[in-house]
Amino acid sequence: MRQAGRYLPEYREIRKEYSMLEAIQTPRLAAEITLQPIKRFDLDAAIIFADILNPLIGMGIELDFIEKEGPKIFNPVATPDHVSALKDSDPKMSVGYTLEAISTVSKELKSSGVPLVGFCGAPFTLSTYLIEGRTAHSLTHVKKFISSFPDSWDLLQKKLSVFLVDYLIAQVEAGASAVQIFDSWAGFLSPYQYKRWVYPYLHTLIAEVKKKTTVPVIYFSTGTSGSYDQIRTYPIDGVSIDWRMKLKDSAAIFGDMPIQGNLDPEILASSRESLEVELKCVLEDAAAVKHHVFNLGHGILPHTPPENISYVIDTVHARKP
Ligand code: 1CP
Repeated sequence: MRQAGRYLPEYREIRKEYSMLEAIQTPRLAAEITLQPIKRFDLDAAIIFADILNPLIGMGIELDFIEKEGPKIFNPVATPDHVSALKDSDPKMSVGYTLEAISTVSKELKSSGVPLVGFCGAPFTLSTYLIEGRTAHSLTHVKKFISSFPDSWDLLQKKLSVFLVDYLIAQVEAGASAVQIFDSWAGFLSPYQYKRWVYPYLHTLIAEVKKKTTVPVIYFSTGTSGSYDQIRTYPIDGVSIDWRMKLKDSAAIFGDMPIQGNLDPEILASSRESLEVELKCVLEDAAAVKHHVFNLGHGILPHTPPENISYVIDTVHARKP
């Protein structure tokens, strides 16, 4: 997650010259940024450089990534009319640049055997940006919108899902070896809300993707351990979890499903001593997971020292069965 991110000097060098959107929308740059961490570290997978939000531009949303502030939407969704006005979007037209970058990177990675992961935002998490207009610190507007306009919420989830199914399939056709769906802010919901407002749409979306491709589909969310009993019933091939629950306790819920996680990114960015202690705990708990993919519990932080990343990769690889 955000492997290429802001912690790499070579990434920051490119960003001095190009805005976030320019970098995403220029296939040559997106391909180069995707490969930066692969060239520097002994990583086992790459993730395409893009964002969960730029695909919304094709639906008529105006947005930008503001320095030190994050994503901002200039025409947020506030009324049922705004939902009706969202345009149908063909990913080959609206995000052709990402598909081209995927095609370039997957060809470059082929000889090394390193897989390329494609991704999208989940309908719920995308809706938090659409309605709140930025990264949500609470879901005041979202919950009010759903309560006031339940039919429009239904329409919004369906419109997003139709696009996202096409987008994920187009990424696989372009060369992605797996796809991950990011539901970063689903943890703001109670398990009851999750069941009504997230689950039915996401279940349909994943089932549609699975009908059309054989590549692994992974679901990521944070703060959702109260809804793991629901999440385990999605037709997914793997689940990516945050650091709030031990891997072995998660395995008790997810059974044989492959689990990806779950080092706290804040610890990755902290002192070597506390990193050593926590990594040992995570790896010990990983022994209880039948198929474990080591990862962070959330995106990498800009203040992460690259040498901590090398230390973690070497330690994890040394434990490989
Ligand atoms: O390594 C990569 O570059 C992979 C591409 C990638 C991915 C998978 C980026 C580039 N963003 C994402 C996913 C993403 N974007 C998520 C889901 C995963 C997560 O929760 O971290 C979310 C919620 C976003 C929205 C977003 N984009 C935010 C706000 C969320 C937050 O936690 O701050 C921000 C700050 C961005 C900008 C962004 N996206 C990606 C990068 C490298 C950056 C930083 C841009 C920069 O400052 O240069």
